[in-house]
Amino acid sequence: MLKSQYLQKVYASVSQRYKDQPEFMQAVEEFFDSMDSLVEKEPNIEKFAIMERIVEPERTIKFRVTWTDDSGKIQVNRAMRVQFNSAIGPYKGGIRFAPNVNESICKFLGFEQTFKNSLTGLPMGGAKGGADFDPNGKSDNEIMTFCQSFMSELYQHVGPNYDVPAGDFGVGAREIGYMFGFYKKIVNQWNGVFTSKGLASGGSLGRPEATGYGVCYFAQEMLKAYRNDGFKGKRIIISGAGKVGWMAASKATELGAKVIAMSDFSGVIHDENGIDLDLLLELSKTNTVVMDKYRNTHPEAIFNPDTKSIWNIKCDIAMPCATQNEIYLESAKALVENGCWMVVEGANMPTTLDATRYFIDHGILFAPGKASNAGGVAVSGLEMTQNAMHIGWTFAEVDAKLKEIMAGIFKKADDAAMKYTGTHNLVAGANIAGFLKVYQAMLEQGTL
Ligand code: 2IT
Repeated sequence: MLKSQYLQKVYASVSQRYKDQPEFMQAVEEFFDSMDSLVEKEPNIEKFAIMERIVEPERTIKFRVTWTDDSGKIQVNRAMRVQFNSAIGPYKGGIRFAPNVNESICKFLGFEQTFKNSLTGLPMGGAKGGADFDPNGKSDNEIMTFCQSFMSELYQHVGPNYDVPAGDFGVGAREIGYMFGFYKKIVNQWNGVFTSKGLASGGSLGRPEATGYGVCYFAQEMLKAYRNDGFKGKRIIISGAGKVGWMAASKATELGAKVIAMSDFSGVIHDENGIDLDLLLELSKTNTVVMDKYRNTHPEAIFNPDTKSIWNIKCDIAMPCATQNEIYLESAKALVENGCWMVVEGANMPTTLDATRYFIDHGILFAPGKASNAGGVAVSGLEMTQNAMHIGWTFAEVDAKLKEIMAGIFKKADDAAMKYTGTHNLVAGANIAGFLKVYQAMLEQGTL
């Protein structure tokens, strides 16, 4: 229950208006919880209607994407770009291709992105977009045709100083390449309008690794600050075998941890000897799902087709890196019961609100995605800088900057948590620290 009457009033009106957008309302509810300790100390928030403004995207562009599949059949998808907040920089955030993409999901992602981008310290506003297009099973030609049709509409709403999309679920360097190529052809300019581009197209070294590595760098800061410890010997479980999960697993292993379980769409593999990442990498060259094939060469490992079963495995640290709302209260309880003491989110909002509250109430060290997965967008910001300067940094240079940015995010979030809540609640700290810069910029720029 919110203490502030102002927040109560704004929340009531937002939840009434967007009652059919559950993911967006979940993100708003968590954010308002964190604002409760701040609004009384900052009367300008109410006076200048900051909360009323910050929950509304500045602009949403919705469009139809028509394309022709390989059999010659005409297909129609729905797409959008939610340009949430540009107070501190051009709109910035990924594009997601998945059958469940809708306005609620794009809005929750764009809202979170606003504070995440602010936490990086780089000048980037918040945005997100996507289409209800399922790339699974599509040919390369179909992907290209779809991306080109998508860009034939979106090109007019993006630009290096306006809105800079990147990848997300279902959108990697291949899709970015097709979209960037089409944009370049239409506007006849080579510029940094997209990030997470392929290397030859002006992408940054270290961008593919950035989110997963950043999750581990953030976790390292937590381990150091709260336990005077490191990754060595820690038992880790990681859900999701996308880029984030893979890179987090590889960095955690390099830092001395033992990744004992991972999952993908096929199920969960549990290997007490530590997951054989080289084998997974080899398998992934010819398969889209790999966990169900792991036991062919490692019969001692356990396979469970129920992806949720990963949260029942005894571990020290859990890293949910798959998608939103993958840890429900029941799984949170199982984790705590089995001795897990730290949760570091790699995906966006993978933990439901009641599960998040459960972790915090039970003293679990909990890192919210908008802080711990900000490494991806941070290196996107570095890609923008490199493109604007027409230079390219080495992997080591990018990696060093990423480490510094992640340490900075941890410090900002932890300091804000201490200052405003008197605790190490990083959910509150990340929301407050991310918000304060956006809020300051909004005040400076007047009532627009
Ligand atoms: O959720 C995210 O932060 C991303 N998908 C990356 C966004 C970006 O612009 O690199």
